[in-house]
Amino acid sequence: MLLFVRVFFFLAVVNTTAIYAQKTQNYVVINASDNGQDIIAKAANITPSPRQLRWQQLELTAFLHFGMNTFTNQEWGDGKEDTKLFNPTNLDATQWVRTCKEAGIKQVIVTAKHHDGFCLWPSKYTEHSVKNSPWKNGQGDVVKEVADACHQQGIGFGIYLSPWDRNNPDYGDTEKYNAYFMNQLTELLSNYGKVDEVWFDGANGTGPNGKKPAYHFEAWYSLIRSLQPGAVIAIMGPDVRWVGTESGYGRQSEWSVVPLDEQSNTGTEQNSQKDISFAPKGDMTGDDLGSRDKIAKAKELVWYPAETDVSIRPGWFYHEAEDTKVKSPEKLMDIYYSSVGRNSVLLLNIPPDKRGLINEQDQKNLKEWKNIIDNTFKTNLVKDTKIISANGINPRALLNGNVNNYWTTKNQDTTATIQMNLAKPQTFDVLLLQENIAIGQRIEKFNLEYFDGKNWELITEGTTVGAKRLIRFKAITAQRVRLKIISSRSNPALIAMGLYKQP
Ligand code: FUL
Repeated sequence: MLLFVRVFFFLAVVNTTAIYAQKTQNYVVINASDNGQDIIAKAANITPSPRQLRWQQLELTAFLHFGMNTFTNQEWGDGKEDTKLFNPTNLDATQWVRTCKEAGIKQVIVTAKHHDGFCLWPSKYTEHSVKNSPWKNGQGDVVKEVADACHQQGIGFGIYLSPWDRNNPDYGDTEKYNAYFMNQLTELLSNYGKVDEVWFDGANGTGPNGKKPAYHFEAWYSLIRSLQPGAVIAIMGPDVRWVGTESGYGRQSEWSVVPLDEQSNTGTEQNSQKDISFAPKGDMTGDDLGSRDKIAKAKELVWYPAETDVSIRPGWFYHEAEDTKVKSPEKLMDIYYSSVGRNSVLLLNIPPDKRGLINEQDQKNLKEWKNIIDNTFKTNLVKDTKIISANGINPRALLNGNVNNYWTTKNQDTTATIQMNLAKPQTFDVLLLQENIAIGQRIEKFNLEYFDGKNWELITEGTTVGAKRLIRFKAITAQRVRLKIISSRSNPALIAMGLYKQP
């Protein structure tokens, strides 16, 4: 039954995605007269909206799952919990944001309301909130504390507002519940300064009266666009797509341009609580969403990039029993390569504990993870290298760290070889590539080779690049290395290239 509703919701999202995307270059219609070449050209020139581009460049974002479940030791509360149970002894949102910021995280999303309906802000529209808790004698506002900390510390701020509400008595009544939801959205989008992301979950069940309402997605989206035009709307929304698993591992081939009409959320709900690999093709959890084969049959194409969400702990909420199960720095690093390094934004959940603090164990692992990232990427071993690319324009752009200029090819060339002659042999085991997605995602196939004195030997190969591609391989020592772009949908355009050695 849940699955049916999820599919229904998704169809609503798909329709409205087209409407909301149309005004920018992030959406295109395929005409019946378009041939294969025309479709590829259209796909290659779809670009992210400014809000999507800003979001993609964040790379690392965090979820803060905190609420009634933190105190009842649950993952999904039923909405009948006594508000008196919510009582953090030492809540410090500046510590949450500082911990995230120190780990390199650029935006955080707080669970303003989870499925149990308990609100972390004193909403005027319900009694089921912090205002009836002992915390700060009912005078506190967690959303405000997080928003203020983000704005003060200069990182993005986002809200998670669960459409599914197991407490609200009107949940089964479409008109009444949508009015309630719009009121809550209005409070959150009006009273807390700039909001950068609004995250709508797919999980959906019945409310206290055993019924479900229809969600008025279009009305929600226009409210968000009018009150917070810079905010991306994620998951059950038009700007950011769920990668399709909660494992932290994205696809090897991740296209940000996908057919709009191919999207059906079959499988999304079934898979949303599991550590799974991708389900069969034909839904947004498939392993190929945007290849030539996929887009050849499309009626509409849209820029709809992937977000990879995963928790640092087994659960989304804090549970003391999981203090020994916090993901290790090495596991987090593996997730980094498989999310940020696969053209996706990582949304890493770091749940504050009952005191209202990010736990010491999580802090420690985050710090060590950040050290590994910094040590890996501190020296680009090809930084001062002579670059030869016969049909290339602006090769220095590959190494100058400036995202506003880029290397590309002359004429209509869709293939290229970029050769790097290093001053002396270097040992490396990571390749970094970044496309200039501001003008589209184009590269379909590439490889990396080194000269062993006699022949050019393959080091590694890949398909998509997108915003960032990272590939690890067995360490190689070489002085001459070349990147070959074997196939691209239009002129390939790169803003960065690097070779690194893992510590
Ligand atoms: C899921 C929810 O049901 C989980 O509790 C969590 O919030 C996760 C991010 O999304 O669908």
